[in-house]
Amino acid sequence: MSEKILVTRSSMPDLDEYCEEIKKLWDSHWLTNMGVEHRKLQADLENYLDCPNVVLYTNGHLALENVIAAMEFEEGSEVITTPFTFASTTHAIVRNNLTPVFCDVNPDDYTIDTEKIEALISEKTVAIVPVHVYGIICNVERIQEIADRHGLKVIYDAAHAFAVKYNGVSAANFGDASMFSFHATKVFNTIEGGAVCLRDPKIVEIMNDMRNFGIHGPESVTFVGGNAKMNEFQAAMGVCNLRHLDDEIAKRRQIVEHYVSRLEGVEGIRLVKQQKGVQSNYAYFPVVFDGYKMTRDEVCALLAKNNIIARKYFYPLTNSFECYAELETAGAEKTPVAAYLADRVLTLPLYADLPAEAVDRICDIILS
Ligand code: T4K
Repeated sequence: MSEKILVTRSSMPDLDEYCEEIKKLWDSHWLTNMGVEHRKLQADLENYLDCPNVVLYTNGHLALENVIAAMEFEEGSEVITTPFTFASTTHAIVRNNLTPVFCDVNPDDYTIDTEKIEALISEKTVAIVPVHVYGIICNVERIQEIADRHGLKVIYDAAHAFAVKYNGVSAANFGDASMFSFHATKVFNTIEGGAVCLRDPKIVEIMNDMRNFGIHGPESVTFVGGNAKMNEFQAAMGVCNLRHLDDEIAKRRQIVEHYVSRLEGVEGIRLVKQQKGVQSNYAYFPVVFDGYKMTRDEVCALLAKNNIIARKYFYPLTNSFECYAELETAGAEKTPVAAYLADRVLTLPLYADLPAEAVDRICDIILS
């Protein structure tokens, strides 16, 4: 049988390049706590993302959890969000003792349906947490307009949207804050890692302390913080990977174009359209099987039989997780469009070095 193809594969620099980058850590014995690699990566990212306030974290989830905490919302407040996402988005809200209120998504681009947000706003609503799912940019103008009208904060889960730009503006710069994930499976990785990009310098200071036990100075602890610092080996990986990112994205683009050339226009197969004004990062390749000769589950099983591991990102919806059974706002039936998509979507393998022949093999199996 042909070699196994997984849904993605981590981008890595040459071993020599990474060794050169971490050599200084051996010389200095300084391994973590905002060392030289941490400072370099932060500066590189502020430049790359065109954002003056980047706070690095050991992973994207804690970055999201902490930025929500840093906003200091009253316990029990409501946060409007989408269930068509990874567990992390909803968990970050609930772990802050806030109530997620699930808004349905658009059938075309799978991001939060801005026409349905206002009906969900109550006197308890404090924020909107939309997701640029698969790197698809939400309707950021409309979201901001709603937030401004109702005095709400907007915190983007931009885990998938690193390097994406909309009308020339980096995804780092929408709303009050944006969280990026630098997990091994992402377009840009620091092994594990993440960052928050912020507008308000006061929140930057809070987050800097929060990720380091709330320590503000040698003799001052101002928050009951945790430990969520990015270490020097993670930062060094990021420094190296960032040098090659634009090439990696260009390669991903070719692969996506190849997939599109094979699958576009096939009856019962829906692809996401290129968004107007968006410079994409080609993070995922979601395909919706809607009225196709095979169901999504049948396609997934057939690919697996052929050693190709596609994934059902994002099934099940977070509002149908067992851990939220007690939550009054839970229930996939309350977000029917998201539920429909979650039952039909499959993300196909995509990474910079995926050979064109592999794309053909995958498409041949799907179309067989
Ligand atoms: N918000 C959203 C919308 C997110 O999608 C995520 C994470 C977060 C927040 C939280 O960010 P982080 O705290 O993770 O920074 C993966 C990732 O673990 C997770 O980061 C990601 N989203 C989610 C969508 O996917 P799994 O359980 O699917 O990963 P796993 O281990 O099955 O890996 C998938 C494939 O990736 C493997 O088949 C092969 C490849 N892989 C995996 C690893 C771990 C590699 O090539 N190298 C590796 O080291 O969750």
